Amino acid sequence: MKKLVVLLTISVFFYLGFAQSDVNYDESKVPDFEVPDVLQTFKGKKIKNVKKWEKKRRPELLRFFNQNVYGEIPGELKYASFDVVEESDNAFNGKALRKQVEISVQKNDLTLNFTILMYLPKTENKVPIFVGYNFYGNHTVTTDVNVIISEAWSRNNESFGIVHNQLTEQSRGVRTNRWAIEKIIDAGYGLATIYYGEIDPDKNDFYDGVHPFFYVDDQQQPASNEWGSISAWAWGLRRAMDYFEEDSKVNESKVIVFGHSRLGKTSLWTGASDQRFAGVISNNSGCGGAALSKRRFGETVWRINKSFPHWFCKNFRMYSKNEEILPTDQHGLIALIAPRPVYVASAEEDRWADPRGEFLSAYYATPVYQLYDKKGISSIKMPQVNEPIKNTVAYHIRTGKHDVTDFDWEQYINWADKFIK
Ligand code: GTR
Repeated sequence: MKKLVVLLTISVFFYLGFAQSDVNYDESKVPDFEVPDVLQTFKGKKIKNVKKWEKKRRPELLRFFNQNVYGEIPGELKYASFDVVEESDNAFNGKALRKQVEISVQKNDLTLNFTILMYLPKTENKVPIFVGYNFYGNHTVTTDVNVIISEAWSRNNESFGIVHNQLTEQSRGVRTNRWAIEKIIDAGYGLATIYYGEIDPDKNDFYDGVHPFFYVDDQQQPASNEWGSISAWAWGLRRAMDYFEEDSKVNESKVIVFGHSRLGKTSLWTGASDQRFAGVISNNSGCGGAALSKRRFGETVWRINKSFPHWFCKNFRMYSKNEEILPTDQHGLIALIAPRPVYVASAEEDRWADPRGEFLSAYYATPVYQLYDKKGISSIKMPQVNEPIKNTVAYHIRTGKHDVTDFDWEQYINWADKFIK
């Protein structure tokens, strides 16, 4: 027994020591590095106008992120059918319409279904919408008893009553704090949300979700340049977009993709790779999202590839502890969204996501926005906490933790009013 206690103490000590020495939270220890010029091609040619950006530089950057970071989506596949499974004009005390639409995708003998939950303001006009994934099912974003509970695999979460990887009634409404639905409706926007696990369960295997749809012959997992889970989730949002294009109540030219954390990485990649999205919001997206990888502050490329080997494509692993050879950084991802509005948001206590690195990406992507005469982040000095900069490229750092708050949503709505609505 004594031996066991000693052994355990030693291992805990080693684990903590390892974990702490591994993570850098000290600005003075950020390595010296150069941020590759977003307006210079990989071959060193300077890009001076929109035409050259769109013809030369944008495609090569997109290809880089496709082949080396998130992984290429092996094929596009439009949904086979959609079915409005539930609808009401009496949501939120009569303020909104509720619609639950099941999208079905089919290929050979495979079928994948996912459900979009929508709340839309009541008006004759087509409405702009925010669309974003949720972490624990559509029924967690509201206390509305009519929201259907997904049967898809979920990570367990004891405090939400999620055991045996199944979502239940117990978790209804547990994430209302992250979704300011009434504020969104009152401002004239709709909200669409999807449980991300219906597209690809967030675990390190490639047997379930959408990946097998595109396997060739006896392929068991994506090739090194092919999609990880983030790309799969991006694929799901594209299919949702296909649906919005058919929905007479949605203004498909005003769809803003939103995401928090891993789903903020997803919203950035979705907006960067599909220009149908009119705007993009990345909330606390961190490493592999808005944060510059070369800073190695908080979560690093090595760490994220180790903890979540399924999120990125395998090629991304060549940059683990090797960020200096990255020919671009995450500012290149944000630049791919130009000239469409993009909002990057950080939280002061969320050092794991590297707020400064998130800010700097927005700053270093700005030259591309300037080519289009759009205003981005013009000073390298970070703004004060809770003092957003709202241009076509927007940024804020708010007080508090890794989360989505009413403050965040108030800023997004106000910014969308100016730049998208
Ligand atoms: C963390 C991960 C982050 C972020 C976060 C989340 O464990 O290290 O990159 O994605 O999860 O998605 O909540």
